[in-house]
Amino acid sequence: MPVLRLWSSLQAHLPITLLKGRELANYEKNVNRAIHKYNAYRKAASVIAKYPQKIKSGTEAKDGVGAKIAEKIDEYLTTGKLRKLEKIRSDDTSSSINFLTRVTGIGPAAARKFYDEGVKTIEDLKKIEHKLNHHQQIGLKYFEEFEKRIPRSEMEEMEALILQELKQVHPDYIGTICGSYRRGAASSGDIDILLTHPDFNSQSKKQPRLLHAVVEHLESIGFITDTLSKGDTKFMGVCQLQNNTGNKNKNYDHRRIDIRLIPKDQYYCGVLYFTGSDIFNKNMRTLALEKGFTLNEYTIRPVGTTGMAGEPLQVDSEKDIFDYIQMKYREPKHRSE
Ligand code: DCP
Ligand code: MG
Repeated sequence: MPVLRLWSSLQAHLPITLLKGRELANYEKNVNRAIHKYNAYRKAASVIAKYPQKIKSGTEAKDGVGAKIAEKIDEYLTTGKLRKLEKIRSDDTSSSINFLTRVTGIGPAAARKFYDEGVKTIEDLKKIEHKLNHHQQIGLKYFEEFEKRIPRSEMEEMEALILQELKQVHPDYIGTICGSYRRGAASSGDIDILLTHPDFNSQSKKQPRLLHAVVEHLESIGFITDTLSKGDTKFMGVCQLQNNTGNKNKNYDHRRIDIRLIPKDQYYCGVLYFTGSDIFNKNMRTLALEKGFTLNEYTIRPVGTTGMAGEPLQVDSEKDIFDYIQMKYREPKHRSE
C-alpha cells in the first residue's frame, strides 16, 4: 500500500492504533525490558497522532516510525489484527508480568521475580504481603484507587488546598502543580508538585527542612496519608481530600502525590521538564542540541565546539528557555508532543 494512502486510512483507526501502540510499548518496557523498542513505539504513536497537520509526505511519515513499525501498521490495516499483540495477550508470562507492574513499587525486574515465584495476581500478592517492601505494600493497599484517573475538578480542589497551605507554612514558598494537569488534561494520573523558596539556590547548602516542613504540615491536616519515600529533595506519597461538605455520598479516593524541592535558579527548567509531556521534552531537547545547547530538568547550558557543556545559563521563566534555543513559546496546553 502506498505510504500516503496508508496514513490516510490510519486516520480512521487512530484511537485504536494508538492504544495498540501503547500496549506494545508497555510490553517492550515491562516484559522485554527493551527500552529502545519502547521509545520507538512511543515516538511512532506521537508521529501518527500529529498527522496530517505535520506530515506532508510519505517520506516524512517513514522517518518518524521506522521500517519495522511501518510493517506492523501495514499488517493491521490489511488484516485487521496484529499477530504479535495477539501472541502477547494470550501469553501467560507477558500478561502476568505486565499486570504486576501496574502496582506502584513493582518494576519490571520485581515483576519477573514474583512471576518466577508463582505470584501472578493481586490475590497472590496479598498472600505474600510480608515479602513486599513498604512502597509495594502501599501500592497493593491502594491498587484499585491508584488505577483511577483524577478528574480535573478534583485536581483543581487539590491545587487550591496545596497552594493555600503552602503559604501557611511560609508566605515566600512558590509552588506549581505540573504534569498533565498543567497541560490542561481533563484527568490526571497523579499530582506532581514543584516547590521552591527564594532562600534556596543551587550554590547554597541543602535545605531538606524546606521540603519536610511542607510534608509535615500536609500530614498534620490529614491531606497526606502515606509515605512511599522521603529524601532531601523528593517526597513520594499518598494524599486524599477530606469530605467537608456534609454530603455522605461524596468520598474522595487516595491519590499518588510527588513533591519536589528545587533550587530557585533551576526552578523553571524543572517546571518545564515536569510539565512534559515526556515526548515534548524529548523533541525540545533534540532541538536544543541542534541549536548548540544541552537541556535537562536542572539547567540549560551551551555546548562548545569541543562538545563540552559550559556554565548554566540564567533562567527566570520558562520562556527564557524557549528564547535561548530560538523556539517559539508554547503554552503548556500545546505541549503534548
Ligand atoms: N517526565 C519525562 N520523562 C519521563 C517521566 C516524566 O519527561 N520518563 C516528565 C514529563 C511528564 C512529567 O515528568 O509530563 C510528569 O510525569 P507523569 O508520569 O506524572 O506524566 P503526566 O503528568 O504527563 O501524566 P499523568 O496524567 O499520567 O500523570
Ligand atoms: Mg502526572
